[in-house]
Amino acid sequence: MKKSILEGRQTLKEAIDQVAEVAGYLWQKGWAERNGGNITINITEHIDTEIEALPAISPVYPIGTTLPALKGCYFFCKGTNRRMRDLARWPMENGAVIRILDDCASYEIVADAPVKPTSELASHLAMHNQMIESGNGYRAAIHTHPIDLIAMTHNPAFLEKDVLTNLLWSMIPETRAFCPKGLGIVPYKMPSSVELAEATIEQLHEYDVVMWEKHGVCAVGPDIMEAFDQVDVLSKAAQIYLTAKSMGFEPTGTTQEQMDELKRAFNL
Ligand code: 2HA
Ligand code: ZN
Repeated sequence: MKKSILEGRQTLKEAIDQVAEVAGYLWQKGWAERNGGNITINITEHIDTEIEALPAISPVYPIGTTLPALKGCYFFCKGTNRRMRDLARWPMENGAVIRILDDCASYEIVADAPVKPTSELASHLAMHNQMIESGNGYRAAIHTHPIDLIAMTHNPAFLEKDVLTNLLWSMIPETRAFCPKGLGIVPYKMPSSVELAEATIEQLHEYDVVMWEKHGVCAVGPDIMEAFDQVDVLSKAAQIYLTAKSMGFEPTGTTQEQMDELKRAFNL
C-alpha cells in the first residue's frame, strides 16, 4: 500500500488527528447528516521540500475565484460527498491535501488519495485568504449544520443585525465570554456558490462565526478545536433559549447591565 503523507510527520499528524476528533463531535452532536458540513485547515507550516516535490494526483481544478494570499499554500480538506463520521475514523481516506497553484485561482490534489475537496471549497478558501490577509494567525475553518441555530434563522426577526447575537449572549454569560464577537448573518444563498463565499467573508471582517440563513454555520479559529468551540458555545445558548420556550415562557435573559459588567471584567 502507498505510504501516507502523515508518516514521519508528527506535527502534521497532530493537526489531522484534531480534524478527525472534531469530525466525530459534529456527528455525535447531530450536526452532520450524510455528507453535511466540511472542514479545512491550512497546513502550509507543516510542508517540507519532499511534499513540495510531490506530483499532482489529480487534474488542475479551478477554485471559481482568485485568492492572492493563498499562492503556494497547502490545505487539508474534507472530501466532497464524504461523511463526517467517516472522516472521524479515516481522515486520509475521506479528505485530501491540496496545493494552490501560482495563478491563485486553481489547485491540484497531492495526497493521500485523489479525493475531490468539499463542495463549499470556494467559501472555505475565501475564508482562509481573508484570515491570511488579516494576519490573525487563524488556520481553521468549519461549516456545519447545528439544528438549533439553523431553526432560529427561520425567524425573520432573528436575521436583523446582531439580534441573534444579543439574544444568545443573554442566555448564559459564557457565550459572550467565549464568543465575544457574536455572529454575523448571511441571507439565503445557493449552497457552494461564489456569492455565498463573498457574503461570508464580508461578515468575517466583523465576526468569527457566520450563520447561513436556513443552511448552517461557518466558523474560523486558530485551530479546528477552537473554531468548533465557538459553534458549540452558541448552540448551547440556543438550547437554553428553546428549552425555556418549550417550558412555555419567554426567557428573561441577562440584563444589559450584567452584560456590560461581563464585558469590562473579561476585557471583551
Ligand atoms: O458538504 O454542507 O453546504 C456538504 C454541505 C454543503
Ligand atoms: Zn452545508
